[in-house]
This record gives sequence, structure tokens and C-alpha cells, in this order.
Amino acid sequence: MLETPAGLRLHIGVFGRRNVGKSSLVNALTGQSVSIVSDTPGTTTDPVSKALEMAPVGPVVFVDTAGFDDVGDLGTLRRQRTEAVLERVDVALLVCGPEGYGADDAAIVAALRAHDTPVLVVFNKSDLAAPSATVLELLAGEGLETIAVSAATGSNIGLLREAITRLVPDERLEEPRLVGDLVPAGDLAVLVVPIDLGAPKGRLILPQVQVIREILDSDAMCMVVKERELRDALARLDRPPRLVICDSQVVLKAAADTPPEVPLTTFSILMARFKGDLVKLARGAAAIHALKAGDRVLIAESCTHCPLADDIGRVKIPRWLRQFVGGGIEVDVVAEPDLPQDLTPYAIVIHCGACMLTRKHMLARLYRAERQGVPMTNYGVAISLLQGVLPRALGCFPGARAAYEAARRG
Ligand SMILES: Nc1nc2c(ncn2[C@@H]2O[C@H](COP(=O)(O)OP(=O)(O)OP(=O)(O)O)[C@@H](O)[C@H]2O)c(=O)[nH]1
Ligand SMILES: [Mg+2]
Repeated sequence: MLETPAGLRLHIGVFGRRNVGKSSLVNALTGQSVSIVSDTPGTTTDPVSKALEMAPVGPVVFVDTAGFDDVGDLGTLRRQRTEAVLERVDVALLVCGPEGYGADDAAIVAALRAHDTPVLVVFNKSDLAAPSATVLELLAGEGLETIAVSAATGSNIGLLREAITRLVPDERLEEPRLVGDLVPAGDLAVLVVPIDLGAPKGRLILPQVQVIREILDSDAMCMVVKERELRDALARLDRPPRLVICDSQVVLKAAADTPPEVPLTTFSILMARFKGDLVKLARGAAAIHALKAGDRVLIAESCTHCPLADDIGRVKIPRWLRQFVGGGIEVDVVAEPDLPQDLTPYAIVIHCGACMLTRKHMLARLYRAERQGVPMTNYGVAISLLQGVLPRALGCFPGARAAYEAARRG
């Protein structure tokens, strides 16, 4: 990833007056000593770039700049360099110190906005003083998002990463493939789609349609069968398919009917990778093994109108969970927009497939759970685990499988 050309990386500019802690913040965000930090104003003189991999945004470059309020001839030159950075970044952080938000800061914001660059106002050094409510209100009134952090103590740095993710234009977020990378051109995937009472009349659901479309886009082939016909369909092929993809609810049967050497996964696991971060969701799922009587589980739905969602989220998963754990757990089911901010009462959050959420939105949720130290997984991963076939269903995703197994070992 470090070989990603700079032009394809998302550039995040860090601006502000001298000594507000811009360099300290870049160091805190990157976890490295990128820029020199000192209490002498004007420490950073030329823009300093640091390329790194920042999940979930992907390859980024942080560009630390000289203070905008630098003075004298040299100061003017430095300001010009900072202005050049200002023109080219995709996203900007405007850093303020305890002295608050002043005219220089407003000028930077105006310049950024003139370039349509999304900007986040970061009040650093919040360990010394919190930003005043009046200023926060004023900035909110201008449509500016604000956050108070401390580069020195590390407070809210995770929240800052989350806020940066929100700021990133959707099209710049790395979008992994749904399935195209798993079924090469010319190869075959068998899709197992149950047509039960819950299936929408006369059509297939979105993840199934998206998978079929992407397989076609990849010049690969697919065969679509119901679970009852899977064994027969596989027997007719003169060579095994590259992959079997089934609905989560029939994963047990599909796993039994598919020879062990044929990779198998579920539509929801493909969606989990596409929409969120499969490694994190697989790691989060391991917490199901640790559930015990008295624990609370949050089932989070992102919409109230997914076909069958009630059935899966409200009935089936709670039932399977109780069977798995042996009873005694409390299961809360909430649907958008009631998802609580505070997830800490829960031993695990099990999120729906998020077909109605953007990837960015789902990733922000994952961050929220991570920041609060609450494991999070989703329906698809949880169902495969509860049916006892998760390692198999993660077979084509070694990173996710390893994360699950490592978390399970503790
Ligand atoms: N208390 C406290 N001090 C901080 C914090 N962040 C940075 N500092 C201190 O503030 C001083 C300036 O930090 P820098 O990171 O060099 O600030 P800068 O904005 O890059 O400064 P220039 O490069 O001179 O424009 C240093 O002494 C840091 O240790 C913070 O969150 N809390
Ligand atoms: Mg600096």
C-alpha cells in the first residue's frame, strides 16, 4: 500500500496559527514522529508530508504546514507555501489552540471553502482549556464541524480519525470489490438463493442482484439455484465452481452440500466486506463465544423496512444466540434512528447488513463501537458463527479469518 502513487492518495492538510500543535497532532494521528515539535512558534517552516495507510480511508498523506500567522519576509514565503498546500488538499483540519478561533482562522476557512475543500475545526490542547460554548455555537451556525482534542494526552484522537472519515468525500473512500476479485474471468460461481415466503415477490434482493452484476462485469459466469438443488447442480458440473455463495440462512445446508475443497461464503459476508470492514467484523464476532448469562446484546437495524429483517433480527438471531450461549442473555433490538450513542452497556453489537447505509456511515459506526471498546459484528458473520461454519465461510478472506481466530483465542 505504501507504493500507492501520491496522486491517488487522499491528501489531508493540517493548517492553523503557529504553536497551536499542528505538528503534534500529525504525530498523534500517524503514531509517528513525523514533524519536529517545540514550544517555539514557527518550528515547522516547510510543508512536511507523511504517507500512511489510514483505515478505512486507505492510503492518505498528511501535510503539516507552517503557521499561517508567520511574520516577516520569511514568514511571507512560508505563508505562500502553506497557501499552495491549501489549494491541493482533499480535506483540511484547521487547528486552533486555547486562544480560540480568530480572524486568521476564519481566513483559512474561507480560503478552503473557496476551493470546496471540506474542513474540520480542531480545538487542540483541550487538556489546558476547552473551547468556549459561544465559539462552538458560532461555528456550528456556519456549518462547520468542530472537535476538541489533545495531542498531548491523546484524548479524542480516535474521534478525530472518525470525524476525518466523515469528511472524506464518499467517492474517495476505498471501495473494495464485492465479488469480482474472487471469481476470475471465465470462471464460475454458484449462487444459492432460497425462495421462501420471505423472498420479495417477483424479484431478487439487492445483494444478490449486485453479486450477479459484478460477476457479469468481471466476464465470469454464475449459476443461480435454490438450496434444494445445490447438490444436484454441483454434480452436473464437469469441474468444481470457483466459489459457492449462499444466503446466510441456508449456510448450514449449503456447507454440507458443497465439497469441502470448494470455497464457500455468504452474500452477507460479501456485503460485510463491501460495506464495512470484514476484518473488524470478524474480530468482533469472536465476542459471541465469550457471552454469558447476564450479558446484554444490541441488535442494530439500519432500517425498519428490510424484507424479513424483523424475522432475522428480532426472532432468529436472538433465538440462535440464546441456544448458543445457553440462555440468560438480554437482547435489545433497535432500529434507526434510535441507535444509542453509548454502546458500553453491551457485550457486543450485531448490526444488520447495512444495505441502506453508505459505506462511510457503516465505517463510522464501527469506529464508534471500537472507540468505546465494544465488539461489533453483523448479521451475516454472526449467523455463520452461530451455525458453526464461520471459519469455512471466511475461507476466502484469510485476514478476516485470522483476526477472528486470534480474537477467539484471546
Ligand atoms: N498541553 C498541551 N500542549 C500541546 C498539545 N499539543 C501540542 N502541545 C505543545 O504545544 C507546542 C507547539 O506544538 P507544535 O506541534 O510544535 O505546534 P505547531 O502548530 O506545529 O507549531 P509551528 O510549527 O511552530 O507552527 C509544543 O510545546 C507542544 O508540546 C496539547 O494537546 N496539549
Ligand atoms: Mg509545526
